[in-house]
Amino acid sequence: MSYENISKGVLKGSTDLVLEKVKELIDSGEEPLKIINEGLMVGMNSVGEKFKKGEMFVPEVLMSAKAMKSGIELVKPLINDEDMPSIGTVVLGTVKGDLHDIGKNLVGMMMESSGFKVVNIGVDASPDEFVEAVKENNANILAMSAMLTTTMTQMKKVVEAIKEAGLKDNVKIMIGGAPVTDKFAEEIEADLYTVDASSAAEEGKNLMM
Ligand code: B1M
Repeated sequence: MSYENISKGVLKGSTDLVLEKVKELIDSGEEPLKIINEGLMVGMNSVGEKFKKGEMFVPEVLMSAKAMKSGIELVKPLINDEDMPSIGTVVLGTVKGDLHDIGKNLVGMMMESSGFKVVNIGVDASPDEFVEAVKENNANILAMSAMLTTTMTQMKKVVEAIKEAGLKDNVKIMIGGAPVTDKFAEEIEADLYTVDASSAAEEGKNLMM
């Protein structure tokens, strides 16, 4: 079955295989959304599970995400924007003073693959930049990453800025990164801490319910 081949292509991180199989299905008149939901997404879900179990590593996940993205790019022009599956909008960034972005980008790719629209505001993002991006994009989730013990304190400042802007009831706040813990999330009144990118995508979905 070609849907299976697409998900296999994503799992293997093979952009060529994904492009070939997606093209075949488009040419045979398959529904574009079905190609995303039953082929590309299924593959990326398996990637998330394997990454969580330690059966796949960061470089392989990045290859899979690239393969998935190339498939989406092919299908996207065939779908009305309103029909593109989106379960919510996430504003994602690494906090001020922190330039680490590998883990943050992985979180973004996993969340995108799970059906979120992700607005990635990059690294060294100030509390004001987070607030502006949340407002501008009417975001459902603000997701922030910190990799340094010296920058994780910035997360509290972002939460405070969100409160000051009167947005705390409108947006859920997710945090993560190596020095961050559940206890810290509780202390700064973030809604969710997750340990890795696949749980961020998985548990992020629960925040939308
Ligand atoms: Co930096 N660095 N670094 N570094 N660096 C660490 C983090 C460090 C632990 C290394 C060490 O000393 N052992 C240490 C921090 C110590 C501490 O504060 N406790 C450190 C330091 C000290 C520094 C500098 C200060 C070094 C210096 O200049 N003296 C400096 C700071 C620069 C700055 O940010 N202002 C610095 C610089 C750099 C590089 C630029 C060279 C480079 C970053 C390149 C880049 O990101 N584009 C770098 C790197 C690569 C690392 C290590 C080696 C690897 C980080 C990484 O990408 N891991 C790191 C040591 C280590 O972790 N082994 C280290 C892979 C990535 C997939 O994992 O980012 O943990 P990670 O993301 C995970 C989870 O944490 C989680 O999901 C991801 C995957 O599932 N996650 C989230 C992350 N964000 C999340 C958000 C979520 C949920 C989950 O929800 C929103």
